[in-house]
Amino acid sequence: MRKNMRTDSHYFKFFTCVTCLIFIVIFAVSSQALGRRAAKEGAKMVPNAAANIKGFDNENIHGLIGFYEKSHEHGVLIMGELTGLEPNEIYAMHIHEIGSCESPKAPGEHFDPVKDKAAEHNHGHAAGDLPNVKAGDNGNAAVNYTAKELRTDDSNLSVIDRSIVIHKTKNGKPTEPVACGVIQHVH
Ligand SMILES: [Cu+2]
Repeated sequence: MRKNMRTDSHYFKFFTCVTCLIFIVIFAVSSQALGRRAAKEGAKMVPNAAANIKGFDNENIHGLIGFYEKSHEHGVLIMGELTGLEPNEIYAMHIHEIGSCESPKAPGEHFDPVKDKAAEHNHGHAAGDLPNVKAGDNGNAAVNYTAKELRTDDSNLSVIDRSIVIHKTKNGKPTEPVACGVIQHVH
């Protein structure tokens, strides 16, 4: 009896170890894939800035979004993943002016550093208006967009110390904000 128990515990340790290894391999492969994707997009592998996304009320919503400055001509690649969303729902995403996610109103207005230019060239869209994303069956959504008019430098186009806000949508238009992350410089 005692001998069996010991054997069981050895098996348990063995399986825990194997599970650990599998997770380590998956993590290594997926972070490499992210890096390769960033490299393919012409960006550095380490983001210039990042936002840790959390739901305002819904704690299931999480995400990590990286901001990779490509060059002054090409803007910022915004890339990452959101999880815990409602399956197959469409979400809107914007950069908001204020770097605070204390409450749904804390981030303030949409970041709009080039108002006149935006009205002229971009049909009135603010530079901080990002394309909608759609959650898959598993509630995950990939973010991968290059914002030509944004930067991660110290200019007035910079997204540093601003916030990225995820909204629910109705007929493609943004409604209530559900999640938010402050965009911070990666040192
Ligand atoms: Cu918004």
